Amino acid sequence: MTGLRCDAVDGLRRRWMIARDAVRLNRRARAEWQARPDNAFTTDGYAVVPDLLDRAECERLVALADDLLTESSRVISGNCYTWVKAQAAHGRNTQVREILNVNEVDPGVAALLDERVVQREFEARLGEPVELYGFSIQVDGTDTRTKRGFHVDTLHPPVLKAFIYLTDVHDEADGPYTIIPGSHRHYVRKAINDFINAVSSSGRRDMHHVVADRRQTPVLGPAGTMILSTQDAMHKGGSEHSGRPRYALIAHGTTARHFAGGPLTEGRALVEGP
Ligand SMILES: O=C(O)CCC(=O)C(=O)O
Repeated sequence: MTGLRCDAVDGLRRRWMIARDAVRLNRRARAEWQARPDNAFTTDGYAVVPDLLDRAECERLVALADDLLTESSRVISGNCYTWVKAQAAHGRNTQVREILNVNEVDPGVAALLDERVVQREFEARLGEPVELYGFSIQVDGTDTRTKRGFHVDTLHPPVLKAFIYLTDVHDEADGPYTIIPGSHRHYVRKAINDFINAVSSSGRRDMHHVVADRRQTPVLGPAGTMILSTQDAMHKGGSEHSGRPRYALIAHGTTARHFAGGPLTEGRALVEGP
């Protein structure tokens, strides 16, 4: 076979494998969602729990984040590190900085994990055990230029996140978590996006085509509000974030049957070293 024909065959084979994977993962996700109880969380892919933290605790965690965050990624102690997204090559979410595994350095957050406060909220809705990898505190500076658009974190196994606002998020200018309700069940649309992403060599989990974005819902709430979310629903951080920085405590987990153990490692490669 000539080089050109080999490349074409390889390209076709790659696309076929991606399409096959997307179908397989979507099938597994669908089987799991169909077996779960019917409630607002399993229907919409998110649910709001008001007043999870009181204002004094939110202010304490904002001060902790201000104290720990620097302009470049670094290890704080053990598995706790900061991730400054401006340092990543992809150029997205450049105003986002995050402290991963913050439960390892803060007894208040460690207690939230040990007492299974967030896990129980997910379990009550999913009807099965849930485990958390850990907590992060994320600080989103104002940004209307580099925010990542709609995406999913995975097709399957599920990623569950709980976003607990530490500052008030009253309108779009505060950069609310934004979701397309019910889109965790848009299996065909997700598979189409996966395939287009593969063909155009862009990020595999971006969801920019045939999305039901007229239904997008910015989730608002005062400091202390928790948003439970399944990350196989199409979601993004608010793209009209022009007001004040948004601070959030984020719980990262999955269902116990898919749990591989912590700690969180996302962005760790950027860390400069202890
Ligand atoms: O920060 C947000 O509101 C969105 C976060 C997000 O897109 C994600 O965790 O995948």
